[in-house]
Amino acid sequence: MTIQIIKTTPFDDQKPGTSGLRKSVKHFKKPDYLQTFVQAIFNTLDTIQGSTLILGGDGRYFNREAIQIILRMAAAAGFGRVIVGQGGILSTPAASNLIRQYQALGGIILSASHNAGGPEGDFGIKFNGANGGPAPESMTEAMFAAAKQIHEYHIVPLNPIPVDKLGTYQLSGMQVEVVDSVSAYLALMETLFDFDKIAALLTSDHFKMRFDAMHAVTGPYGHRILEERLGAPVDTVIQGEPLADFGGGHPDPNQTHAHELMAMLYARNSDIDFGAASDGDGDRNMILGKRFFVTPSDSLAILAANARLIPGYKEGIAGIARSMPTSQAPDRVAAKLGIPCFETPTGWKFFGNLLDAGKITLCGEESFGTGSDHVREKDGLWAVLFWLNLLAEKQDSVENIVRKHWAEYGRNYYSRHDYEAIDMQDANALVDALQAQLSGLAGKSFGALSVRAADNFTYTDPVDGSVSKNQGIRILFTDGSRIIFRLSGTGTQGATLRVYLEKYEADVSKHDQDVQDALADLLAIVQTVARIEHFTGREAADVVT
Ligand code: G16
Repeated sequence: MTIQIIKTTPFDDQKPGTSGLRKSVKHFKKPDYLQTFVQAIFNTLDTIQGSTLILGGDGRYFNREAIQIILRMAAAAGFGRVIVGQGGILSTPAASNLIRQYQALGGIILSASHNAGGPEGDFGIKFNGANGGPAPESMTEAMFAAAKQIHEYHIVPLNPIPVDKLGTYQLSGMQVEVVDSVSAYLALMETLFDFDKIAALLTSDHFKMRFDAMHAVTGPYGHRILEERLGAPVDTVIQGEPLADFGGGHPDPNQTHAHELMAMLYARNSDIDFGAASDGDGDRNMILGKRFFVTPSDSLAILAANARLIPGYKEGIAGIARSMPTSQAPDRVAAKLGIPCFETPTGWKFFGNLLDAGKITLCGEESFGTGSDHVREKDGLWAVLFWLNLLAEKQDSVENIVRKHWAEYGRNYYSRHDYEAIDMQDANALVDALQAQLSGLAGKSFGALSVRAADNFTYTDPVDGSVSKNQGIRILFTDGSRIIFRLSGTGTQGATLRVYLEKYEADVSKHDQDVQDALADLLAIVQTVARIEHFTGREAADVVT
């Protein structure tokens, strides 16, 4: 086998963020940029020789070129076999499943998730380990350190693999298997959910749904699973063709970016009962009823409360975990079920140890991510199928299910305000100023609200004892309300400030308020404490979810 050794200069900006390395496509196309990061991944792995690697991406611009480069580098590194999704396509949860199924050393997933795509958009690459989950911080730190030392990378000569055609190919002694992107994932879903009951619901005259694939990776999954396998009408999946630039859209399943779906569900005469959307790489989900939005935090709480109705979870769940900024609605369910609820930093990687140790079965994040121990990533279509199974069991509307949940547990009013692409220095100055106030905030009152504690969240992993500091500034009030400030770890332009607001309301007669009205006093405190306009010049958030 000929291995070409290409001399290169190290990069010092290849620090993975919340979920892998994300940069603009232009940045990734710099000579040797992608190659250096791939070499950095390989240099941090010990047991490559003869092992299996899973490879796929969300189909965004540059996916195809990157797949061929990584295949050539995997052959040079000594992998015995690479399993590639057909056309280079694998949703993130499907890739996680294949890693586990093939007992692979890990997988490389090419995606910038919900970030826009196309030549002017973003690209990303992340490594998932043998458990199918995102590489832990210790490993991403090692990759970052390795990238700063790389002066050469190893690659075999160009020999394009026809990734559109299923089959097994040879690349300089390494086997490349091109597999159907959907089949194994569909088989896994069939083990968890009652497909007969869901099919009966989807084919009944009384129920209509729309699934918005946002021209991203879940198009083929939605068509195959919802329409072909479960028999939903052919117009169920909208924007189902994956496009390299997501049709110019922003593949982020929220009320702002999934506007086609929102318009369908919120039309005055809408006849659609259930709406759902997923993101670029298929791990996020948004759940809608008719003119009704389910917050991701409530969704996790409701799935947990009803898990025993679902075949895959009928024995009950061991525990729940939520990211710190996610609302405390799941905590109330865990308390009632008598199971633990863990609070982790933002980032799916923090759930991995808890899932592997069997401490939790369900987990989720406010950022439209929900999942379980069936894989080690959040899973958009899994959440949609879970909701469909629940609707089929309960024979009730989304809105009624949520309202009954609130009546039983109380309602956690919740909203996130994002200030995007602000100047990095301004953002840091704002955070520093907040940090400086923290010690003096406890005991202070703002109108009717009194601060119980204020800190910067530190997480100690209960499984391996690792400590993650500075995971978000929290202002905690005596009535359970919270304000949280974080800088996003997934943006590619400047900084994105996220402000999370939460207020608990037990009284069912007060469950009909407008969310922003219910949170208005907290937002006023945000302006006093964080002085966002002063630091950033921004009067209002860019995206409110
Ligand atoms: C990633 C992570 C999630 C995280 C989200 C937002 O999601 O996997 O765990 O909640 O980013 O992170 P941030 O607030 O730092 O932007 P995805 O869907 O982008 O991979």
